[in-house]
Amino acid sequence: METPLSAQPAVLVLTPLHPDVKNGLSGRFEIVEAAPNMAGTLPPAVLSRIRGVACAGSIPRSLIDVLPRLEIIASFGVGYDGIDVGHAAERGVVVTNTPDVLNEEVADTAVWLLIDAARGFSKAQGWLRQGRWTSDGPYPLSPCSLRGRSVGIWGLGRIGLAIARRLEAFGLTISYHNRRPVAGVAYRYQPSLQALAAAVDTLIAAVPGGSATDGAIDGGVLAALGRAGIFINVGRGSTVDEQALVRCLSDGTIAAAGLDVFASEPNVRADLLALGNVAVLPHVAAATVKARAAVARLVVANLDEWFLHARALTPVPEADVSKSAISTA
Ligand code: A2R
Repeated sequence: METPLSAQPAVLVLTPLHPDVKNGLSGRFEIVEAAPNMAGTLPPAVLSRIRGVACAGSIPRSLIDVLPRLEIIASFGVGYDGIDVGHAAERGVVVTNTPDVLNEEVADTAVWLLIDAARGFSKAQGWLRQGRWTSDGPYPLSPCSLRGRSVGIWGLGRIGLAIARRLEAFGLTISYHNRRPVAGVAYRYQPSLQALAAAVDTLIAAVPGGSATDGAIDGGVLAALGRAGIFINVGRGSTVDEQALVRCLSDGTIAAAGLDVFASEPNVRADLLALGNVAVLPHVAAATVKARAAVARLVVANLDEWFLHARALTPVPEADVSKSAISTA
């Protein structure tokens, strides 16, 4: 049922955002739409009404400061390194993201990247389409294989666990590094990223961006991974020193890589794209109609829950100001 206009909380939707967010909010919220860099120039009377923001992983810190009644930032997506969550928490603003609903899509993508990096099937497909099977004879043997690989997952969280379950079924051994060991899992814990890389030949990154992980995949980590090494990234591009990665892929320090995320998206280094031993995707790990609709529903559900019951469904730990997260299971 439609809420009377005067009783509707005002929510600022930072554009562009999935249309299901606006559609899902309409009737119960006053919706104000603006681009992130223009929102601060809305009339003061509008800014002072805004109690919630819906955004796609980032919001200018300065915008938080011009919204005196702001209570909640509901972010679309699981990564929230573009939101100053510490600043939001200081202001008493809860920040929510959309965990879980895209785990399986991202894990599927990680497995595809790993298989393609190891076996070069994309290249083989291009070769076949060029008509080279008839002219060149059989396709060359793949120097790499998944068989016998030892996988290290950097970030055994929701997505990391979904990746681990898949690769266990592939018959591969799994280790991991987080800041803390995960209770109740049988995978071997390594106390540092460097130790993890040294212990495995296949490293999969599924950690958040931010200062704690910035550039952590560097020349030393890749050297520890070794000449048979394959590096896969479905977390954030900022976690990788891309110059070091290009060097290590070029000089044989590691064998191959598979990347869905890059340091300066949508710009990807030309020297990285030119390499024959890297599988690349344009940040599409969770980009399905189904997953994006589920993400939009969770953004709307967080705003509904907040304004109906003063609780957030999926607050991020750094800005869980309500301290009353409830399970979505
Ligand atoms: O460190 P812990 O015990 O909080 O474990 C988290 C781990 N992690 C780290 N591990 C090592 N060094 C760090 N500085 C560090 N920071 C976080 O990453 C946890 O096991 C994992 C993240 O898992 P979740 O919070 O469940 O996130 P989810 O949904 O798996 O997504 C991971 C990332 C997103 O933040 C986006 O950047 C990307 O995948 O889509």
